[in-house]
Amino acid sequence: MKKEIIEKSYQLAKEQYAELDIDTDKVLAELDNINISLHCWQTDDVGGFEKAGSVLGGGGIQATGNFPGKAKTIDQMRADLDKAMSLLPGKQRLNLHAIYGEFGGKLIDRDQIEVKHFQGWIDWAKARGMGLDFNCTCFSHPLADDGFTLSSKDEKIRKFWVEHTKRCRMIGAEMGKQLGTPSVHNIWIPDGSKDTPVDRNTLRKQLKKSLDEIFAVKYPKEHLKDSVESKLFGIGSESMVVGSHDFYVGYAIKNNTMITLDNGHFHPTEQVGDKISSILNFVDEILLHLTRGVRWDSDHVLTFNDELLLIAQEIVRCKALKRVNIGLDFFDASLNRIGAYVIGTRSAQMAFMYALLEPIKTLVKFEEEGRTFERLALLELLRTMPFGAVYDYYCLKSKTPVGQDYINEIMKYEKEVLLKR
Ligand code: RNT
Ligand code: ZN
Repeated sequence: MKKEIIEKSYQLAKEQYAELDIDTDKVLAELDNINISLHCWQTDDVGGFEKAGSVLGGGGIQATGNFPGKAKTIDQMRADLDKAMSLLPGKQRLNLHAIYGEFGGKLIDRDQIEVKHFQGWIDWAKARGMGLDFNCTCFSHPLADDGFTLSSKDEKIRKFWVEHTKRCRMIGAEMGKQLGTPSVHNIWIPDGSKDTPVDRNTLRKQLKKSLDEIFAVKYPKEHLKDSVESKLFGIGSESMVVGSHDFYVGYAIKNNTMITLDNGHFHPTEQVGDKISSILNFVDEILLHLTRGVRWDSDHVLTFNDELLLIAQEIVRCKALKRVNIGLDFFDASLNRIGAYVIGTRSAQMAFMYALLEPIKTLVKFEEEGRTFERLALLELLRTMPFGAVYDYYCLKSKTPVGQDYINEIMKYEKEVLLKR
């Protein structure tokens, strides 16, 4: 796109938003503080580097498709992430899973991982001025095969996962310490059952016990922030998930951890956007896993849809941007994986920008005065305001490709790098 056109369009957009008392320059400055955490697992379909050719196994999360060019080594993964970030305005973080360490070709079991396996990533992130987030990996492992990890009734299995998760928090805290920005550590476990269980109670008690053991080790808030992620159901855990929403909301409030809201993890008519103002009354911070569920927790590439918009609007309307950690969580192997990152991250940025461009004061005034027609009319009019021109200008300002120019960049990378792998 031509620079003059982008600038001219921005000027016009700026004037139109000014009529609503919105300062677009200010909004773009605020957008710069919204750092989205890129989930490393979109580069390789949640395979990891424990052994050559690792694939996502078990746990009820699925990546489907066989688009060529998936990252098979850490170097390829880093190149893909650099490429994706070069096409994204603003600043990003990186979200790693424990299976993505540099294990030097040896099989290091999950209860043996150490900081040294992630030092390469810390250095990589440091060189880019980025923060790192971290996750224990309680799936794709023989000791997760019978469906229970931290909630297992088998003490050997439960202890193994407690040890793994403790180590992951320790590694996360070290990442936060070295990088000068707290690392968010997220716990998600696949535990649940396909058929109706009779003893849900013991499983949930086991999970609580494991979490208590794990969180007994304290780290400074400036190094580590803990979060727990619930789910409604998964493939293989259709009838009951041990770590349900009720379970973790209770746990998080009582123990002052964060709660992870993955918008693929609720009944399709439930809106995560609606949960934000409730949960923020009781916990200090939350973690988002932004995704696009299609019928189920399908982890499709995030797009600029109403569900995402409501999440962003509610956060902005609650003035809670500083209390929300934003992560992405989708994995689609059926299309260009770097393209998937860029589409998803840009939609998330656009949703927050859209929310920041809302004349909230006017809307609230209408609401308080019972002027519901005017509220609805203004909300509808906002949908066709030139927010695209504001985002284009943001890309230009950040020296990243504007509009469809990024598509060409991705296609070039596909031809020159991905198809040659
Ligand atoms: C699974 C959870 C979890 C994972 C990642 C890979 O349903 O959403 O967050 O997707 O940890
Ligand atoms: Zn998730």
